Amino acid sequence: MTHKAGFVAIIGKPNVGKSTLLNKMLGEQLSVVTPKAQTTRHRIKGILNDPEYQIVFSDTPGIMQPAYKLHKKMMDAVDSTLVDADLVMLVVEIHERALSEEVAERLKNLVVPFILVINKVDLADQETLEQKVIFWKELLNPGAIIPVSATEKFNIQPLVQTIVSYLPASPAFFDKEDISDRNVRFFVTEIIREKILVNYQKEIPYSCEVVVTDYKEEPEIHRIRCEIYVDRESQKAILLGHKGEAIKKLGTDARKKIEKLVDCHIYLELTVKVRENWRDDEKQLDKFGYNEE
Ligand SMILES: Nc1nc2c(ncn2[C@@H]2O[C@H](COP(=O)(O)OP(=O)(O)OP(=O)(O)O)[C@@H](O)[C@H]2O)c(=O)[nH]1
Ligand SMILES: [Mg+2]
Repeated sequence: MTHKAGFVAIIGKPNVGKSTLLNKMLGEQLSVVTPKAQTTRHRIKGILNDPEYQIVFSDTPGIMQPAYKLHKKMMDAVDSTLVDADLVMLVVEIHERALSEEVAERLKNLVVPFILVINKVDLADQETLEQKVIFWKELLNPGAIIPVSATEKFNIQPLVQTIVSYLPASPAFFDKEDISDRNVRFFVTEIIREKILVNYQKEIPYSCEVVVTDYKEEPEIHRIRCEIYVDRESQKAILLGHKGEAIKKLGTDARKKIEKLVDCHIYLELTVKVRENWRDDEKQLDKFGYNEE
């Protein structure tokens, strides 16, 4: 059989389960998943390798109307992903009733085929699902409509097979051992952000950015220094918590997950710094790596 390979953009509004789906297709916890919207901030490539094909998925930030320059950069990441794609996988939730203007606009400008994935079908009955399939077919007429439940792992393999059917004949783009284009430092910052999203409420997670400033590998232990940037002084106090208890818990939660990732003991040092309005500060966003994708 001819080898197939190609790039697949995973897009959709925030919180529909794009990252969960990617992880289930890969069989790895690659991209961060939380119940909160705007969990994913960067384009993350996840590579699915098979002797007969290589699918290079790009998980992307949920599409929305930007409120900060940060969001604008996130939407740039979506758009640059669409430029490279051989196939677009638009993810909607079972109860979604319409496309947002921002999503519709991007679909309109597509020059490659797209398929529609209806996720979270575990939250509905068969009749609702059948109605949804008809609704989306009439509205968008995608190349295929695949109902799935990422969390229940329902219909994931047929989804992968459908994607493969769209890929061009091509040799692999990446080493067949690779599963991502991102390095350990990136995943360390993502794990800390995940724990911030889970441990803190309201605006706090959205006001934080995490940077690895030092990573030393010793034979028995990896020593990692990170800085967490917040928007305002008051948020720093919340992040630290009473007698530093909140940040201590954050550090412990993150350390445990990083230890699983690198399979080694970790010493994790977290420092909180204030960079006022970093989400609207071009230079700061540049330093945080938002212009590299
Ligand atoms: N019931 C149900 N929940 C799901 C399913 N797939 C994902 N979720 C949940 O939906 C929430 C959002 O999942 P994510 O994968 O982070 O969503 P996302 O689209 O990547 O979100 P952003 O990165 O914020 O755009 C999490 O709480 C998931 O557990 C599913 O098939 N069924
Ligand atoms: Mg995501």
